[in-house]
Amino acid sequence: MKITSADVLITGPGRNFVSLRVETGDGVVGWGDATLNGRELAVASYLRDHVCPTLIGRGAGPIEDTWQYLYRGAYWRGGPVTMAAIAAVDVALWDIKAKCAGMPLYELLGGQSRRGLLAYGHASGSDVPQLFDSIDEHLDAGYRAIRIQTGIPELGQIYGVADSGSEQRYDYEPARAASRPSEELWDTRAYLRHVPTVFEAVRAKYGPELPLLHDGHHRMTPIQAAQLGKRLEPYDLFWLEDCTPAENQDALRLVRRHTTTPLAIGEVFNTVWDYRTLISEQLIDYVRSAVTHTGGISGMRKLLDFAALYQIKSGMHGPTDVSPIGMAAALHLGLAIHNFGIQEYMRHSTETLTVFQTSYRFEDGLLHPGDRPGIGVDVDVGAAAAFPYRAAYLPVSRLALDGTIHDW
Ligand code: EZ4
Ligand code: CO
Repeated sequence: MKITSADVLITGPGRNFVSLRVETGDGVVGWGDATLNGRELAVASYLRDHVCPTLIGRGAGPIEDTWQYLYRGAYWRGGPVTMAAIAAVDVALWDIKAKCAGMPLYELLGGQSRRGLLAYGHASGSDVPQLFDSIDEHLDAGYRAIRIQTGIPELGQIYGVADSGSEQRYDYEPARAASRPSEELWDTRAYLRHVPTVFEAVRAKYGPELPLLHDGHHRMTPIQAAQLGKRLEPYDLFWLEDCTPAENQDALRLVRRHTTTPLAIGEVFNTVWDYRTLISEQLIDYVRSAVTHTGGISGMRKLLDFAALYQIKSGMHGPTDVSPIGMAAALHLGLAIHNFGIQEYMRHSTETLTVFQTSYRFEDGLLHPGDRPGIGVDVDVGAAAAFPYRAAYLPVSRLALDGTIHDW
């Protein structure tokens, strides 16, 4: 069964997505997600100009072989653009294989290891009362685990906190339509003073059971991260995420030496190689990579199997910039593996779900990929055409209160 077409779809139903459509000679269609927030067109070009032409005439069956061909064949290994492009091909081929088998993808990955996937949602507020409202909304929606982020009294709007008072906000989507990234105020000392008081208030109101998570968005130095982890120990976090910039893996040794707060890292990583030190030295507890940014199901499975040797679990990335195709792929993999930890989940907007029609479901706090053959996402290409791409960028939090540049 040979690949006869491979086409890139760029659409912006509420936010930008890049998808790959692969079709075989007998008319089986597979979809993959290639969305890289703020760098969408770079991946689209990588696919269109360099990858799609090489797929035509290749067999759709040998997925691992195609993965290796694209990974090695580029000569330039790894990196977010390359690995997002490879992920799109990989997921589209798994979609095709599962459709041909007449099975949901998780069956081909070994079958289900659990009834559903524990999901966490994103509660945020500019202050603690608003955060409580957001936590209540999430509990009412059935979430059994919640990430909490708040504003900081000294600062205005900050990264990771939804715009307050806007009913229209795309549930925690930090990228904003603009020709360049905006620059926001940041002050790590104010943050470090404030966060423990938020956790104290949340534990006092909601009790000890509710799993709570927090994302530091790479903003601390190693010693600051160690301080925060230590100060948060009384509040029993499920995880503290991205406490330091991930590229300095040695930093995590220092953090680990000082705190038992569980650590999650990796949303900016792309391959199992990026995790070599972190996993083999047991410096983290959860792997945050997205199927979309890590070479697809094939790349992510290599990584999670390696993590399993060290009792490190999955915490696959699932913000709204992972498209419904990428989310579906993560759910099939998460259902099948044995070292599943938790799945990040935010509902996509109604516009997004009009273009990407999904079979996955969220019930009673658990996600399930559904039982349609393949990954279970249909794309309405006609509907997609009504939503053109508009440049949008993530903000940079780097201005200090005194007007200088805060370097983190
Ligand atoms: O900021 O997906 O844990 N989740 C996150 C995300 C990222 C965005 C970047 O594209 O940190 O919200
Ligand atoms: Co994060």
